[in-house]
Amino acid sequence: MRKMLVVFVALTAIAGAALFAYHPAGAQGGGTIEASVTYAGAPVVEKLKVNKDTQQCGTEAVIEKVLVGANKGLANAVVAVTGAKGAAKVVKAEIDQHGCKFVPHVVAMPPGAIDIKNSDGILHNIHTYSTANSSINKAQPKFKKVMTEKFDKPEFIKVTCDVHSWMLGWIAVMPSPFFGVSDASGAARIENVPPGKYKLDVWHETLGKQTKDVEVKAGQTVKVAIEMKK
Ligand SMILES: [Cu+2]
Repeated sequence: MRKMLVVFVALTAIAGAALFAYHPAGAQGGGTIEASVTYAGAPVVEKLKVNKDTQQCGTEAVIEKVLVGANKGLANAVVAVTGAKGAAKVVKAEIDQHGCKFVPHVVAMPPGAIDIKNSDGILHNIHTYSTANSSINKAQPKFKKVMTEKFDKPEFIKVTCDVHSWMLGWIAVMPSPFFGVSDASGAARIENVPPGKYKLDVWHETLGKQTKDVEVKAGQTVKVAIEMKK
């Protein structure tokens, strides 16, 4: 009986530790940042005719370099808290090659592994223009549904495909685990940020960088408006 009790206590301790490990550091008493990224200029969308793998790619490629939605909302901007300490997110990053596009166009991740998917089921060839991390130039045949790659150093990495010249994406490897990517309306939400005063860094592939001061308070949501300029 006593032996069973010891085993039970030990198991409970292990389960408790595992549960604890999955909570980001700021989960208790953290605050939320709601960033609103805007751009007053015109969208930049390039189009070109496609005559290869048209069954999967379609006949026209659309390269969305500056996506502006309703109320000047700017999509695909990476918003990150600099200096906040805490555990990394547990969701594994992934980017898909779908319709001969990288989906999402911009993916942000902590240093580590990313799954590169090929849901098109045709030959793609991922090519990264990284400098801090080693560059990848690798064929992904049609039968290879997922390739896992590692990016250990923070960097904004341009990604192309050597088979389909128009394919363009970005992998943002972030030094802090507190980041988000703006959606079609320009909104990015960062949760569970430990209270404190920080710099909020915003990056966009075409419009460059901006920084704003932000103060996060426990249990509160702070709204930050960022207007990107050319
Ligand atoms: Cu491709």
